[in-house]
Amino acid sequence: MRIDVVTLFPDMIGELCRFGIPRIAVEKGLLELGCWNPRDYAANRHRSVDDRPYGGGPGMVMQFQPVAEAIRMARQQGSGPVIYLSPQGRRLDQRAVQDFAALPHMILLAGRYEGIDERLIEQEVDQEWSVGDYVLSGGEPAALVWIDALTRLLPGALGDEASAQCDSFMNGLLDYPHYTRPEVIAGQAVPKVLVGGNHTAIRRWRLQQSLGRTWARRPDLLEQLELNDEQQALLEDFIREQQSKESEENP
Ligand code: 9D3
Repeated sequence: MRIDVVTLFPDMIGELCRFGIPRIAVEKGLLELGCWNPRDYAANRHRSVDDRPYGGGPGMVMQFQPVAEAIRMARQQGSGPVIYLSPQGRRLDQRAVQDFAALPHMILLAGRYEGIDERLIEQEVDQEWSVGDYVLSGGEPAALVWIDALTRLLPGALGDEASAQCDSFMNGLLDYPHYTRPEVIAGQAVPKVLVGGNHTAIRRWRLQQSLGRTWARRPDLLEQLELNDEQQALLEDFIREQQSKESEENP
């Protein structure tokens, strides 16, 4: 896969690729990353890339021409869509990540200031995507989220394909709790089932924990799922146990 990022801060993007899975993906040649800085294509004497908004108001707006030139360069690197990262876009989720991870190429457009001249978006942008309902100071952190989430799905990037398969969200559920040595910390023991060696019981316990946590913390995720009989029974069990704990606490 190749990802080209149009950004005023290419160093922010390059830095991600020095660590962890993106680094391995680049080293293995699974991921190629390019950055295109509109400032390098600013035609004016001061190399400025922003200007005041028509109609007035606070902040500045990224100008059409330098961004258009940077996108033109990025387009020569492949044939994928131009994706504008913005708070007005569709919210990224794991389903979308999986779809985009299958593409051979894409161009991520990261904005700064108040945004980019709308005519650039109309002319050059294929899709507009957000990473969540909170305010960032620019598109670069969102581009990093995209690159990280996509890269770990590239075949061969994780080393251990099983761990991508087991991911929380891959099955639409939150993850179960994890434990490692020592077996007891300040009187708190690891759940017995995990040290018993009964792998069927362990699988069922983990599935039940995933279901129970999703029910308690993210009911919105659970609503999107169709549980099978085993899952339904495990969850009902979890809820019953939780309710009996609650009635012990408040007699
Ligand atoms: C204070 C500025 N806001 C006025 C109400 C508008 C605004 C402009 C530019 C808010 C954020 C940004 C910069 N954000 C992004 O470039 C961005 C983003 C985000 O802020 N939230 C979630 N996803 C994304 S993707 C790109």
